[in-house]
Amino acid sequence: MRFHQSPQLCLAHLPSQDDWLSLPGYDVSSLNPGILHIGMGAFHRAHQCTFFERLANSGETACGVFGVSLQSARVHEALERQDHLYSLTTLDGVEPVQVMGCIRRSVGPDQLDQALAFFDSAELKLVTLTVTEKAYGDPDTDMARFLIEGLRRRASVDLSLVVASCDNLVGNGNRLRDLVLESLADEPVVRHWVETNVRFPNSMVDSITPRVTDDRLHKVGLRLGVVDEVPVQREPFVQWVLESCELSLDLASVGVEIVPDVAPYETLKLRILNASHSLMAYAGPLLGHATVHDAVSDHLLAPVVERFMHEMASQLELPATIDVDAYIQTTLARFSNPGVQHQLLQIAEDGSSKLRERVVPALSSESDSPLLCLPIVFWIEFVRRRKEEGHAVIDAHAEALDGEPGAMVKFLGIGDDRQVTYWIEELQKNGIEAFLGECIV
Ligand code: CS2
Repeated sequence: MRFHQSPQLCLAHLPSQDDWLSLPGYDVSSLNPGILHIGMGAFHRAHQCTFFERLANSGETACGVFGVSLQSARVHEALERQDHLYSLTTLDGVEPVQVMGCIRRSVGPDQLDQALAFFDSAELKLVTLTVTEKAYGDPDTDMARFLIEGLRRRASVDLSLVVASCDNLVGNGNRLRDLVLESLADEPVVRHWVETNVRFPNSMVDSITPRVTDDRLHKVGLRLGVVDEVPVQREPFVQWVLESCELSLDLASVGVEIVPDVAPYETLKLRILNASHSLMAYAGPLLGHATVHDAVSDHLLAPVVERFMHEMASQLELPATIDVDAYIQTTLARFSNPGVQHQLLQIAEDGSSKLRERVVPALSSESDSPLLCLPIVFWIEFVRRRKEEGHAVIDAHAEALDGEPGAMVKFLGIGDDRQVTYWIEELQKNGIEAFLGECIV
């Protein structure tokens, strides 16, 4: 097959630009790394790199990315084979596939010394991270050890730094700073230096980024005429809201929204978009659906999702400038995009960490609405069914999740399990169709 015989994407095998394909509009080999990114997954390469690529295209020469993979060398090695080029497909069929050049260097878990040496350099302006929710609770993770060692080195050369978490947590920057400062408790000099010289801005990041399938790999290969081992894809919508901080890279000029307080944006997104994603991720498979598009088209589930969003919104205290109804309509339209084949099982992963961020905080506010606890109710039933059917439950705490409602609710840190337990019983007694159509009204 032609696809397999094609050469691999790299500087020597750049496809030609046409209406359907865009190439870096700058000299890739003259772009210097000024950003160190930890966590080279698809979200980083589809989201933050969109903005870094725009910067490079606008003439900035210090916005190259030095990528660090802490867990696996797979992406790093593939990128090395491709001179760090890869392609981004926007799932609307209108925008050209974009060959991205902003990643200029990368290392895998065995070469972290090279990345740590970058902390000594004045060229390093910004550290960004996408390491997922589960990395933030524990100072003894690869991420925490790496970052703290980097900051020790930075302190020794006394160069200030911005470290921006791009993970899906409320107060992501504050939490990262707390984790770092806690880990430096026995090193008062470095700790004080970090407190004074390192900014950890909070941020809200948003773009739906479905995992690449074999079908996409094949289509991208045909479009490029060369093999890209590590393409990424995302919906057209992309948003990055960052707390203001002193940064020599002009991110605002390429669409990053710089605001004094990110909290309202973070809360809105987590409680409406992400929480309803989780609701569908666990309810959808119980109805036989595989994708978000299918789940949000279901005549029983769709109205419940919309009511859930409004109920969540009613719990939030938001500035008058945010139009929540418009936000809900836009989010529903994004979910309904038929070009975005976002697998529910992808969203269902790591439920125990995700639900703690997106749903549990809404339950601690005074509310009797059964709607708010639905993602947890469906999660428990989903886990029970997956185990019963002999499937693996993908979750860092999978062994602690046994499908027993009381224990799982406690695991999420919810004190009172009565409401969840009641609705689980109703769900199991009536079946999901009757539960959605008659019980939750
Ligand atoms: C999703 C998110 O997988 C999930 O948990 O809810 O990845 C979601 O697609 C992004 O946060 C959208 O910005």
